[in-house]
Amino acid sequence: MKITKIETTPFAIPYRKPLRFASGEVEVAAHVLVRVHTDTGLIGTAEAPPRPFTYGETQASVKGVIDSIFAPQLLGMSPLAREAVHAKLDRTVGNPAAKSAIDMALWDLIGQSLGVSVTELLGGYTDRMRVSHMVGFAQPGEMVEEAERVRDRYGITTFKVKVGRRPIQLDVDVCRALRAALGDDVELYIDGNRGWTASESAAALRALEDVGLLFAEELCPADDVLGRRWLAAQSRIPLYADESATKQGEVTRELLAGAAHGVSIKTARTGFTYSQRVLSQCSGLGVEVVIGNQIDGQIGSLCAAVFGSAFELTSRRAGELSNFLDMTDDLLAEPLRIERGELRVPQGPGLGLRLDEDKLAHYRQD
Ligand code: MUC
Ligand code: MG
Repeated sequence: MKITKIETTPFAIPYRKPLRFASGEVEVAAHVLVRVHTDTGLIGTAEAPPRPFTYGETQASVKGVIDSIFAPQLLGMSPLAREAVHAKLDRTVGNPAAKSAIDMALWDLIGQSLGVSVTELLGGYTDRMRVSHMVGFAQPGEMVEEAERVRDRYGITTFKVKVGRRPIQLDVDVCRALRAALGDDVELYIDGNRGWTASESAAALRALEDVGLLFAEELCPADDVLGRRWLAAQSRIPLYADESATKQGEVTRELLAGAAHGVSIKTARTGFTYSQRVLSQCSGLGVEVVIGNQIDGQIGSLCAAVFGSAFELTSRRAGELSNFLDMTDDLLAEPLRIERGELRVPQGPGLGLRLDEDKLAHYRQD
């Protein structure tokens, strides 16, 4: 099997309501569909969600770097030669969503060619993931209403609360209101997207100590090196690295610095190949992980679920798999479903996804 073409299709699907957080907001899913064609007729598919405020990638840059730099280097290669493919991709720094979409499309091809699911190829631990829902910035009452609606409609009982606003009391009040409204049975954790200083983070964590948070993600910037260590040393709530740990070297730095106690793994930025390596790093060190989400559409969320359900460590905790619920539409012929708080993972072959070509024709931007 040889790669004959890599097709990049920009598409845009609006959100019903924007997701707002400390480092930005997303109103439209302006993503890139990546399809790797082969001489066997099989096509591997994945989705790249560019997040300009986090990684500097845009829809145009993802398409541009794949079309002009990556695709010409990969033509003629076998999809099985992932190590050789990554050696080529890694000559270029950055561009995590573009590289990851290619990686996941290759795994889709390998699964299809063997007639097995990618989740079995990766580890085959289970066929479902518990789902965690992200609640973006709004007034406290609206954030509580959203969490209640999602709990009642989808059975979701784990919520990630976006924080990082000033004054910190605003977010402290939101977390208290959510705990009061939802009760002690739901799981809550927070994500600051680098919005606070280390001392603001420490004050917020102290104020939230009795709210019963699972963990707190990326409260302050990775470059606040000593501030983060100071924070991690005193926090009674585990701190998780997200934007500060986007690849293996960064994971090592954050963990060895004592600046983080856990790591968010996002297939949108480390694909399957490097997500597996980050996971091995964490499990070898006895570090907890969470399956994160880069505000993926259904294809990206399916990839996150395929990875998360493949391993015991990643499926212990609810994964962030529900951002697509706020999109007005999507590209899958058989949409993902969340029921009783769980997402069942399609069982292949490959990623087990089928595109709705009419929808793609409608939403494509080229
Ligand atoms: C998250 O966990 O931070 C927001 C920005 C981004 O890159 O991902 C999301 C969710
Ligand atoms: Mg995060």
